[in-house]
Amino acid sequence: MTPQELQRLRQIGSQFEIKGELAEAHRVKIGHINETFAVTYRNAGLTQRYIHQTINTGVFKEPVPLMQNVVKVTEHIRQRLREEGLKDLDRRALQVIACCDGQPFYVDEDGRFWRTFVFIENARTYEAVETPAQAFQASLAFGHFQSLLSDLSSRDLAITIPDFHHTRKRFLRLQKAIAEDPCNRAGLAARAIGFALAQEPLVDVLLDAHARGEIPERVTHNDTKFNNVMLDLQTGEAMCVVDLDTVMPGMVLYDFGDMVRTTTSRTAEDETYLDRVELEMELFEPLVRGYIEATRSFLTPQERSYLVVSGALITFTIGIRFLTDYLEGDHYFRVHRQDHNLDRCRKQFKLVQSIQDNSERMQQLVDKL
Ligand code: GN1
Ligand code: MG
Repeated sequence: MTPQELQRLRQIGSQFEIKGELAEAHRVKIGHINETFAVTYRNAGLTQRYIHQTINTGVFKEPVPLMQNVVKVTEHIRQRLREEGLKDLDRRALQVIACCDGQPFYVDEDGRFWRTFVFIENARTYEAVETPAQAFQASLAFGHFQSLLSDLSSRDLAITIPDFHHTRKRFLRLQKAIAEDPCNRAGLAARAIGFALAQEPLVDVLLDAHARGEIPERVTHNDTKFNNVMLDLQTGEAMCVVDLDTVMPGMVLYDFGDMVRTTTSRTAEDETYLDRVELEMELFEPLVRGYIEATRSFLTPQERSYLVVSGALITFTIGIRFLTDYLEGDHYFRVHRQDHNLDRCRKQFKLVQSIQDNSERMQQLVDKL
């Protein structure tokens, strides 16, 4: 970080209810949307770490209700964990630090929104899953998260991104991008486009089930990537779920599907060596076991019957979002190299294929649990 950036962060930090002086800061390189900094404050010989983060208002158009959601959700979780008698609450639930005017955010002179969380010590996230035990911990954590919020009315939460997982609308936008091809990239993406269009029968599976009344709306996380769960450095136990910007009404299958996408193959989201990208039953088994264990109190048999297809569907949905962004010129997901969004898309589609090839075995496993 440059001295200017540090100075700027110091000015931002001084707006929040934090005691002491900012001593150290570094940029945290996760996430495609928001900018995140880990910062250390020193106060009378003691240190305390925080996260300062900007909210990308191009993506999240209404940051005020978004932060109201985050406060509601974090306070609710803390209260429920306290009732469950859990210790170590500061590491098990995110905590929002208020701005000096009492709001849960600060707006700087450029109109940028900032928020601050207490840093969770002795825990870390991983970009890609490494072991079956981690897969189990991740689904336990996200399932528990849903369970803790199951008594919160979905009407109490603002919708931070409308139609976020509406696969049909995402598909329509892809078709438009293919037809218009504004950056002249459709040729390079021809195989991916062919795959995407051939998957159309998958597009409405969850939307139709919801319309038929088979799947209820609940409070869901909606971004259950493996790198959004913090695991204890010593024990590997899941401590806390992070990235609460998209917590809003949704189907639990969206969450399970995104876990399958990010936690059943030991490869990065942008892996280019596609032969390595396979759904591993050795990871899917603990993933589904953890999820079913954590959601036993509310998951219905009908929801359960869509677990396997949700993996293919959400992986496909994120894949077409990467592809659309590639065709439209990389305006949404931050990219770090040429054709990055196309690489990300190809990886997702390879996994969709592998999930479909393994669907029967996956279903047999779910039926046994
Ligand atoms: C974005 O910023 P990040 O990495 O938490 C995106 C998710 C995608 C994900 C793909 C608000 O999440 O929907 O699944 O990238 N978040 C938003 O890695 O669009
Ligand atoms: Mg996110």
